[in-house]
Amino acid sequence: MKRMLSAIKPTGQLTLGNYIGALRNFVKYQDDYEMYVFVANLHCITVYQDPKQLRKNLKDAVALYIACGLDPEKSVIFLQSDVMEHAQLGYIMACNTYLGELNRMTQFKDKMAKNETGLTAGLYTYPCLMAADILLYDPDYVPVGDDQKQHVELTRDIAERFNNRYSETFKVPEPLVSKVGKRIMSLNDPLHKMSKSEGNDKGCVYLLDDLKAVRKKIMSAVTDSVGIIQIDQENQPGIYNLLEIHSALSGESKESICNRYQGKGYGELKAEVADIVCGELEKIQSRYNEIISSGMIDKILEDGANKAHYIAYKKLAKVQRKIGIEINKK
Ligand code: AQP
Repeated sequence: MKRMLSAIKPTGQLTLGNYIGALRNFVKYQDDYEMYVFVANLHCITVYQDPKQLRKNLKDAVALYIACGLDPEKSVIFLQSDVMEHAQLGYIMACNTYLGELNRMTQFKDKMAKNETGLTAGLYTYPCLMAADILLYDPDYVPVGDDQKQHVELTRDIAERFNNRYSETFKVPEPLVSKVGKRIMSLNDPLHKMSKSEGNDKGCVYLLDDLKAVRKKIMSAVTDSVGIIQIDQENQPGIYNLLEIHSALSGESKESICNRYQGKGYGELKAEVADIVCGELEKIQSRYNEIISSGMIDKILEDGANKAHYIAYKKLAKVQRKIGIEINKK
């Protein structure tokens, strides 16, 4: 069975973007692949997090993984920092990554361009830790949203470089970006990605949002003055985003939705999207409540960390042997 690995970093509450672009796909894949999904808590702290809030976000993320359909019997679910090999291999990966490569990473460049202050060294070297996260487990595929593809490509470059320098060690993974929902945009700023930590609550639907608030956000989504429901991402990004969300969740193609909406107004489309999103969130939230009150999370994470550690430990030992940092081992 081929292996897949992915993660989400709960720098805030998980969003509809995380669900459509990532989580929902993990759930589909878990029947056909050996699936490893972790909560990337080390990546969270590349930006300051209030410790109490972070603890809550991490627990909520695990509960939401399961509420969205990840099954701990089928997928290995764990917390990144519970498997210490991630940080250790991350350092070794940083020693095999060039500054020029990190300087080219769009996510970091965007933050630099916005003149954000207090950018940390951890944020800069985050792609090295991400390479370690992936390469420890030799996955065949890494399902990601559009924005993370560049990091998986860097991971491939680092893996190939390492294999060439020290002999075959890592499987070179493929990024897997789904066609629909690869980039859900903000509802009130459809030229920017829906992001959990941008502080733009009106544009972002959180999976644990009150459903009335979700409906209000969708009904207030920014559109345009064209007045026709059609597929035109460039001139009607807001409508395109609503069609994308609808299509990703309902399975109906954007073309078919547009055909049904000939001669109808934006308000009707928004109301239908709101119904679909709220229907999906209602199911997730009810399962989330059951999971939180069941107390099952600790056991799931313990089992997951044990399974992940078994693989990560062997891989790190192999890497350390190959690069020559251990004495008396060949
Ligand atoms: N808006 C989105 N549309 C489609 N996919 C998305 N993903 C995130 N937002 C969208 C995908 O979810 C996975 C986990 O992402 P992440 O939360 O670990 O990191 P991120 O992409 O940096 O998400 P945010 O919300 O924008 O985080 P912050 O605000 O902290 O930087 C990835 O596969 C991602 O592509």
